[in-house]
Amino acid sequence: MTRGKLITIEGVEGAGKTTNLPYIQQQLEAHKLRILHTREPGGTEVGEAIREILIAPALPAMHQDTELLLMFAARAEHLKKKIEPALSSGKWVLCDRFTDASYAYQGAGRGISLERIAQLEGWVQGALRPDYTLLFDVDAHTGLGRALSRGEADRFEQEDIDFFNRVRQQYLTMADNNPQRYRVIDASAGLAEVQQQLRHIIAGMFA
Ligand code: Z5A
Repeated sequence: MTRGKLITIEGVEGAGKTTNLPYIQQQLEAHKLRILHTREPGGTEVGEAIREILIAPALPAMHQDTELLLMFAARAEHLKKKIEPALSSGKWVLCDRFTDASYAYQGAGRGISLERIAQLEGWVQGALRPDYTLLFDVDAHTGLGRALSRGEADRFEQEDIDFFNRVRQQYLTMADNNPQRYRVIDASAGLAEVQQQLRHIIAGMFA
């Protein structure tokens, strides 16, 4: 059995990740692939319970180390129970956010050292890294405006614009540093144009 590939979807809030996930899945399925579509934080029963704690706007602010460790606790469960078995069975895994979100939000956003995050990444993931990362890039002001137009802000969406500017910059730095893995989408464009970019990128994976 050929092992599947891990594709992660990243970007600031409101960039269009969740909106476009079904489209990305459909494009991959056209290549006769079996897809597992999942998300972080979450993806398992325990992970979804941790997610509730992480995003609940009503909870008092938690220490940044607590937040980082909860992200990796949910990720450990997700990898062991869902992602690894799927990849081993030949499925391709499409994951709405993964460890690069920890570098962007807990690292650049909250100020935790990237070296410390790398230690947790090594512990929880071993050598596993995404095969491809699709970065939906939009300026933080536009993305946040889209996300907030949906209703109540979650705990992250209550952060100020500088926080999201740092998050975006960290994603762009990771894309620059990992050009073989990253594909950057101009997510400020309208939906039809975003999907045209996605078609082109996905076709390129099989060229
Ligand atoms: N987090 C973290 O800190 N560390 C970690 O390690 C991980 C996560 C894994 C929860 O994620 C939070 O967890 C997240 C980071 C943190 N921060 N927050 N908030 P989440 O999955 O719930 O949040 P999100 O990924 O940011 O979801 P989102 O706000 O829904 O963003 P999105 O999925 O990219 O956006 P969307 O739902 O597809 O679109 C938002 C709106 O814009 C919607 O009304 C669309 O119709 C509209 N839209 C989408 N595309 C377009 C275009 N092209 N034009 C116009 N309007 C559009």
